[in-house]
Amino acid sequence: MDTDTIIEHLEQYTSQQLASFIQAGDITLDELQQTGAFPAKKQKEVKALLDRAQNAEALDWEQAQSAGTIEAINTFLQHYPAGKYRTEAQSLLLHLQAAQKPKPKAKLKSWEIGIDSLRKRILEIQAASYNYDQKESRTIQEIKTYLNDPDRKVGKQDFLNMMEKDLCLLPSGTIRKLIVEEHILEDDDLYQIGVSDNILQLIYAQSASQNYTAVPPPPQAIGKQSTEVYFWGIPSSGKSCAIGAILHEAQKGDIAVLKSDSSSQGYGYLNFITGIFGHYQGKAITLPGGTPVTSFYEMGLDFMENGRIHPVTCIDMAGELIRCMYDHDTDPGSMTDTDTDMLDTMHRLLVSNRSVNRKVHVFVIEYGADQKLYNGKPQSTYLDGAINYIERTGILKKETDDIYIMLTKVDKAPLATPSDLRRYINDHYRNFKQRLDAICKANDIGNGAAKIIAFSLGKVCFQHYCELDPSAARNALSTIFLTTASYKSGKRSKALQKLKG
Ligand SMILES: Nc1nc2c(ncn2[C@@H]2O[C@H](COP(=O)(O)OP(=O)(O)O)[C@@H](O)[C@H]2O)c(=O)[nH]1
Ligand SMILES: [Mg+2]
Repeated sequence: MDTDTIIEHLEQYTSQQLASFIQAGDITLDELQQTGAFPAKKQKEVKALLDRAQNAEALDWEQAQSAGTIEAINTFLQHYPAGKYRTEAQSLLLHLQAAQKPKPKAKLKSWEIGIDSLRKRILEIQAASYNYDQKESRTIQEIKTYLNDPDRKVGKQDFLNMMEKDLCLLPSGTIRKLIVEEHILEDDDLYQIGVSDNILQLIYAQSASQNYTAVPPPPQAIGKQSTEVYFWGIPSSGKSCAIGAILHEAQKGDIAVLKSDSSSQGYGYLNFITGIFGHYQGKAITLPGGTPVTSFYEMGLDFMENGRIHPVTCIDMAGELIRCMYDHDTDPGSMTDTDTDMLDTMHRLLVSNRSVNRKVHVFVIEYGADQKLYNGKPQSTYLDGAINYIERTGILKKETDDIYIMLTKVDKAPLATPSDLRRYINDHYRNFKQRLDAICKANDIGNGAAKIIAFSLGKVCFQHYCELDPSAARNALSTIFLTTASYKSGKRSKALQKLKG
């Protein structure tokens, strides 16, 4: 209705009609009053009606607001198209409509999608400088994020396949939490990926690793007339486990009989690392925790086999020594007193107090750790640094019978035939291998090349638990220790001359 028509026919409209024209915004009370033809009685009635309507509108507005739905606000606006609360209602409506619109999700980058990406994230967390608990909670959070977000395209089966490919990716504590607290894994999932009941029992029992912490004074010189077998390798490459498992096989007595020298500096250490494997009763064992990374352990041994005796001194070189050799050449200013002491011990054994004994060097390389960083650098960087140092000092040139590259943890290798492992060394440690070969060739060591030997404890699950398979340890015992110089038992003094270089 337009304003003029209303004014023209003013006297024909009831008070109710006039109030509704005002409410619809067709005319205002002022305009009606200015006509001079708006009787006082009708004015009073219209005002009263408008007051009542205004109260009702306020009440409806309050109700629409507290409902807070698009529907309620729309109904309100239909009722009061020119009402007092129109602008407020319209802006609330826009707000509600915007909130309801599905927000475009932040698009995931390609590297945040898929199981490989989750694996990469887990490895990044493990390599970061968080403490154990932080690593565990961040890892679990990451797994949950990937499994719960459909855009990341990681299903439970993908997750299980990933673990099956590398049973040591997640530590046992994390696995336990994923079962007991997060209910992401069940026993059946673990059976499905080849984890045995024996391992599950250790997980539930929260069986913890024992650490060896004794740090005896560093060896000054090798006094025993023997073949010296040196184990080199960065921390956690598997030296202690390998030496322990190999010497434990010798203690069993069926390949050889082992007599260890109780007066040697590393006798306590020898008993600790072999003792771990002595607990194996056909079920699973808990592997040792870390061994000191700055200590050298020297173990005097006699292997007896076929009426012959192989006197050996086995030296577990400090894991940090390899890093020291690298730092010494690249960043000498960063060397600490402990670093200098480690280099000094190595110098005493192989330079200043060097014996004339025959020598064997075993360089331990962890299979599958080519991406793993130690102090921010990969294993290959340290090994290349160590070989520079070794070449310069010439410590492998004399009296060396054999040089081995022992590739540990090969249970992680999908295929572990000798040619696969040779290819693996060639792909990831070519420089190191070629330079060891050159030393062998130039000094008539072994067959003119470093020999590759594969090693595994058996089936290692979740970093801490293991079902032993002694075959690799037995092979290493025969290959490394029982090929050393020997004498017929009873003819010691004459034969020992042959041990000298
Ligand atoms: N998968 C697998 N893991 C191993 C094996 N040997 C050792 N490990 C793991 O490597 C860790 C470090 O081994 P360790 O012998 O202490 O290393 P070291 O610092 O070189 O003496 C152990 O705690 C195990 O979790 C193996 O044969 N297979
Ligand atoms: Mg060790």
